[in-house]
Amino acid sequence: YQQPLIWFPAESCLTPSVLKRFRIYSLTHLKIEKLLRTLDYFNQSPSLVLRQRSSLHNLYGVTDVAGVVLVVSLQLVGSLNDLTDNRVLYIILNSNDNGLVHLVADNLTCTGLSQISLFHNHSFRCHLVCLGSQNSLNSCNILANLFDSAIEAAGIVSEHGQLSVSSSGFVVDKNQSVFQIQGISTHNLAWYPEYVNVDTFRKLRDEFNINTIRLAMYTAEDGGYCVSDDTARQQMLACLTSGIEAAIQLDMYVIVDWHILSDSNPNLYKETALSFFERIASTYGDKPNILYEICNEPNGDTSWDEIKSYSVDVIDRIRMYAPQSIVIVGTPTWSQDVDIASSSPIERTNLLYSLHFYAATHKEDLQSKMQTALTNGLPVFVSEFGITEASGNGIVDTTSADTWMKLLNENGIGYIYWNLSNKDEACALL
Ligand code: IDC
Repeated sequence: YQQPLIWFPAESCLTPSVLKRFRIYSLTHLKIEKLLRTLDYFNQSPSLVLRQRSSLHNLYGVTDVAGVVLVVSLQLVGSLNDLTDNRVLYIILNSNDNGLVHLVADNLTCTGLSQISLFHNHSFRCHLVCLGSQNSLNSCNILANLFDSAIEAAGIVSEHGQLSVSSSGFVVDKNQSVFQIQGISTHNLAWYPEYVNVDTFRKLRDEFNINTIRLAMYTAEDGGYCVSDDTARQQMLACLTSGIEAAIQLDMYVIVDWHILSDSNPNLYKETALSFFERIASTYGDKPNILYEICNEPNGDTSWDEIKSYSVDVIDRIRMYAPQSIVIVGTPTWSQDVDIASSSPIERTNLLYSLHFYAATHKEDLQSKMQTALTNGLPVFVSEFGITEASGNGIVDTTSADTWMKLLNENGIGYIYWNLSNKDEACALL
């Protein structure tokens, strides 16, 4: 826990509105089993027993445990709007003057944990707040670390497993529950490799509550994979690999994005794409973490038929090694013409079709293309969006972005924000 924990008097009334006034320490998406597992730890641990006085002091040699209170607030987050509900459940552990930790209160029943399991099939977002005096920092940290390790050990991909695309066009997890991909994209790996590391991704996962990282492998721009010398190409590959490894370590999903842009037509570097994806899929084919995005934004006069013929070859190559993986396919006109794609989908399963929007530029016209595609049953995925103009610069349009977000959430459509960099442009996150 790098960040200061939050402190407020233990006697505060713990209503959701009180909790909202504080910066809540957000751990990650947490399914209830994981919480139960963590709490089990308390129960099983010989000297730290819920509801019975026990001694943190003996267990950890901590002498200062006065006033430790741990609050767990859970936010029930359904996959679709109609499932969304907020509730705060809390469990307060306090300590007395002797350093004994005991349960002071909860708003669960005495056998409260079974009550939580009523929501068994939903995801929870778990927050940890520590109350008490500053003196209790050590013991709060210990409790926080317990949660942290439980979560690192059983994170997002362990919970949701291999994703696939259902016949009704939703991304679903291994239990066939709708899973909404929510993530952030790197900038060009060749230009901003400094943000591709475990610490950054962990912060994004825990503080932005994202479940997916997209790694943007530019192909043709200055420094792009297909126009660079071998040394630069190896560097990009090393960066990409470290990004994949970081995501696997953090139990997150990761999209390997073949970021075509100025090269307009994916067929231009198709051979390179084939060997690139063969390399990645043959290395990581057994990992449920990886999704393959095979052409970021076809544009210019590239037709849907040309994209389709490219896609079939690349998909088949990937699936030789990663038969169950989701593949994301770009659509004509900078991944906007999902309506065209929906009239003639690719004859392969487990595909998502990209729709990219920049909220200040793209509004009703593009939304209606999306609606057409959805009506035709096309699995739509927003593998990139911005809340600025399409240039990546200009104004930020939050009103339009809100409209888009509402539409995406209502339809269970996943999305990835562009971009993770500190470039001097409006769409840069930092
Ligand atoms: C932009 C970057 C910008 C870079 C430019 C060209 O934000 O720094 O100079 O690419 O490489 C897209 C593309 C995405 C664009 C983004 C914003 O997929 O690469 O990034 N955008 O213009 N499609 C629509 C917008």
